[in-house]
Amino acid sequence: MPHREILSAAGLASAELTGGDLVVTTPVDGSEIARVKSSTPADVTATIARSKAAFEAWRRVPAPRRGELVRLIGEELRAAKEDLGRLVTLEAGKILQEGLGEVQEMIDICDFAVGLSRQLYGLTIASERPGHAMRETWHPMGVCAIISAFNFPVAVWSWNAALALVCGDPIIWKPSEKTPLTALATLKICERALARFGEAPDGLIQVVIGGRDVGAALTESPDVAIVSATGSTRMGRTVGAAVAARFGRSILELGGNNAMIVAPTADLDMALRAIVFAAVGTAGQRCTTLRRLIVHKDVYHKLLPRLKAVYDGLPIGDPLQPGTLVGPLVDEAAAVGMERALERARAEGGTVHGGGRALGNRFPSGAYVHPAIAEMPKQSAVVCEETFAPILYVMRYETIDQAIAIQNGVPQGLSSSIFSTDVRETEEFVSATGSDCGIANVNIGPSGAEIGGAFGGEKETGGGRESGSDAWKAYMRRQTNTVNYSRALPLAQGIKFEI
Ligand code: UN1
Repeated sequence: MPHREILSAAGLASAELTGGDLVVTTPVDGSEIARVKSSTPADVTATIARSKAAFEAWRRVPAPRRGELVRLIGEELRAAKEDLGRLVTLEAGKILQEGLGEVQEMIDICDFAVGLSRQLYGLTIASERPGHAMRETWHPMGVCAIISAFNFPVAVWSWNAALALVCGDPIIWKPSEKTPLTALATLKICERALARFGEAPDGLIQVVIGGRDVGAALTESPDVAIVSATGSTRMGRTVGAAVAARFGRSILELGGNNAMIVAPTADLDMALRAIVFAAVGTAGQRCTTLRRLIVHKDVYHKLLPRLKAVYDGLPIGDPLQPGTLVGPLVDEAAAVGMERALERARAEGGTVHGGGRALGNRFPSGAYVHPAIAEMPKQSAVVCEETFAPILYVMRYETIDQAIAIQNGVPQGLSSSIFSTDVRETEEFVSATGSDCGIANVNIGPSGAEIGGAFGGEKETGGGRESGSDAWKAYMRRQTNTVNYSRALPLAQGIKFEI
């Protein structure tokens, strides 16, 4: 399907794709596909004001009614799955299967949030005073800004958006500068749902386009109650500090440096498939991508040759074509970053298999690369950094304690996994003394989480949790209520204070 057709099938008319200042290119072949208008500072101010007004109304709508809007968004997403999935592939470069998977993730979180809209449960708490009732209730919080990254241009937004909407919070979305089109197309899908819903306030779901200045206007505004940001640790340091400086609430999902331990008892066939999907899927550009493989010395010589053979035969190519497993990197800078990291790996004593540019003749302006395996003598400096590219650092271990220490020995703490059929090891790995990550898996890779669990991680990953479980609580304010229904006024802690 020609690029222009993909854009129009996703509802983007040529008028809105021309004349702007922000050039959008497709990683598929590096060509320009649109020029969209960035938001001015005045636009952002007006957007925040509209959102604030929308909050006044939306917080009064009963949560199950708010859920009805999210149900309609889910319905519209089902109808638009193919078209939006293909646009994700065109704009972000991930293979079509993953583009479609991303839209499925949006549909799933909508379903989850609809159920949640009837389950925003509080607590009743035993009061120490007679004739008193204590409880904890959850109220809408306010305007929620969502700053999303290019690699999951729509799914991660939807984790935040679906929850924020049922929790009573209007949303302002600042997509990555690299992927504004998927945001504009998703906004149209939401607008169809809003029209069917009929009673939502203006400005409930808005998009602002731009770079750091637009992000800063959101993070610094005291009228933005919540800032949920996904991206690099560097970005998170700025956003987190700016939001904290005004005592706002941030939800940060930042860098990952995810590992897999392959134990001597591991099912190596399964491990092999899991490693390849997690390390080269999305061309190594997931927050949850497998970047470090920690292999027991007794199985190293069995696993590594098989892994290298699979890498040698990986179908690298046009992400829109069926059969491709590895699409392009997002842009030239990403390919340069990968090359630099591999040079450092060599300088730190590593042996690199693969790497280098691919398909230069067919796509001279595309950033296609061969995924790389770097066998490292130890967890040196380059291994401790997140390079957003398909580089898999491989290290050996002898004892499980040593493997866990290597797994935990990096600044990031998003996802982790172990392949082992020894229950002592697997339970140790998910125990208090095991993996220090927000996600710890057994006999599956570190990526590809389902929406039902809370998603996020510790340390430099930022500590935020989004998506399932009770992540919704971050989008609401907790209120503790003590109600005295007696005719006396006893004080807590037995204090006597007679007047
Ligand atoms: C991300 O890369 O920011 O668990 C999100 C996964 C996906 C989400 C990744 N469900 O890999």
